[in-house]
Amino acid sequence: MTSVAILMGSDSDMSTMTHCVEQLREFGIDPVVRIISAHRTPTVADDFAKSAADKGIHVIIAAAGMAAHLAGALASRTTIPIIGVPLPSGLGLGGMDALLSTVQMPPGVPVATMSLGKAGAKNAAIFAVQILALADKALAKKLRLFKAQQQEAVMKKDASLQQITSS
Ligand code: RP5
Repeated sequence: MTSVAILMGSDSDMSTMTHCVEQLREFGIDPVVRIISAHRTPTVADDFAKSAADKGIHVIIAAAGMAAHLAGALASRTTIPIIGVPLPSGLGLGGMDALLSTVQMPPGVPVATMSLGKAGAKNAAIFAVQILALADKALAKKLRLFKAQQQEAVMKKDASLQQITSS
């Protein structure tokens, strides 16, 4: 299934966005993954956004660092939901630059902005699945299982902690 696209501004973003790819694959979704930059390859970004719907893409995850305009630029050219992942960059301001660039969209052009970095990469995948699951019962079932397993894992850790602290 290639209904999700992950775009990132640079190959230097891949080590973080791998977590997004892996999380999507755990749900059985094999995403399109591209390096496309709002600043360095603006015409490619433009073409991708305009043609994505015709290619069967239902959700686009856009990750970038520094002055992160990729998600917003895509959102301005398509009605497909755009999930933005701000990335901290060694060259930037610790991620605050990318966070504000991604989240502060003007009214009329929304970007669903995730947490910074790895947490945002994973959450972007889960959020994309939540969107797709609205029209896909099998995916919705996988999401329920995911949440239940997550809860079970934390409860197990809590039980171990209780054993240690009560002895
Ligand atoms: C952004 O600038 C990219 O998304 C990356 O996070 C950052 C630095 O890019 P490189 O100089 O590592 O290619 O456009």
